[in-house]
Amino acid sequence: MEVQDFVQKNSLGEKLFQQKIDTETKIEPKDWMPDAYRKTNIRQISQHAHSEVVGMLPEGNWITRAPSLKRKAILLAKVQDEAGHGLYLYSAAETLGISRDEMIEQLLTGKAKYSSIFNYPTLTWADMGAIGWLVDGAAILNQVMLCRTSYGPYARAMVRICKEESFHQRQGFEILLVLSKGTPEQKAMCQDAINRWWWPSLMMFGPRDSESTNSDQSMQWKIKRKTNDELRQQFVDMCVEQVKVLGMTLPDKDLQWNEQRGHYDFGEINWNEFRNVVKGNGPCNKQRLNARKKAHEDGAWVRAAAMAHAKKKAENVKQNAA
Ligand code: BYC
Repeated sequence: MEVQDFVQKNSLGEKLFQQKIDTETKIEPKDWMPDAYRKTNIRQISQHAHSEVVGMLPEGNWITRAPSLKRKAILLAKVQDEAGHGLYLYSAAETLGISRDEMIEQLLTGKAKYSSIFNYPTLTWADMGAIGWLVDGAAILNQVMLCRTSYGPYARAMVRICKEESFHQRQGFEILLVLSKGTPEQKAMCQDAINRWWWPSLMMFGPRDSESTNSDQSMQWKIKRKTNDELRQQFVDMCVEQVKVLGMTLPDKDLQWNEQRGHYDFGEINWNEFRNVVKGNGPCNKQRLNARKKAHEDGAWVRAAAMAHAKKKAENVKQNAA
């Protein structure tokens, strides 16, 4: 093919592709797509999957110490849901031509990112409530938007994930509600957890729009439907009302209703802290990655056994067919 023909064919392909996006036709695995669209989806979906898997660690830490059998069963179910979300998302990313092994390798070597929020420690039982209310709350806002993302397998995975996330968020709020009506020590524990998780939760939405390197293109391709700042503002407006039900406060002296904007103004996020955590220097980054590396090594025999079993089964099928 002549170079000119190739360029024309490619730019026509891109035009048709954008037309599909503009008319809300989902992009499916076998459809033609620009290389950068494929790469962006692989990056985002695999980071999302890693976040679910690493996200099990801060809560997993409390399963043995949950205050009652009922709380233990609920927390166990929630952490199992997160493992399931990770698996759906790895499968969705695989449809774009990357293997599970490659993705895991990228996580374990520090090449792939996962959400900054999971690099903070869980110090008290109230942290389970704050994670459910704030972290899952932030995640849902982002994921409701992703139910309408343009890549079909990602959008469909998100529908089910959102249903489970909404249960997660409510269980967290309920933990805090019980503590907020408890002894002075329990109330203090509740407020302390909110104080520690508030600002990192705001960072989950990513850098300011002006600093967001991927947003413009991802909005054009409808991978993202709302910008980082739009979602963050929606989250602040929602939490300001919900914290009143708890009788607690959000740790931001600059929070104030802005009549003109129809939104709450809020204080400056510590972006240095965000960048530092994303770079690998947060309070628990090393601990989290080491835990994942150990889990991967400890699970090597299971993978080897599954492969040997699959091989044997395939050989049996072959022999029976002969
Ligand atoms: N942490 O251009 P931007 C859960 C990176 S888990 C670390 O705005 P984008 C749960 C970003 O990757 C749910 N890195 O990026 C589980 C980019 O770097 P690269 C987690 C971050 O992609 C267990 C650079 O900064 N949710 O629910 O357009 C228990 C510039 O950013 C972060 C998802 O993963 C961060 N917070 O927008 C409880 C949702 N923010 O890759 C709960 C899916 C940004 O160019 N992901 N970066 O080197 C998304 O929606 C988008 O990827 C983001 C960022 C909104 C997060």
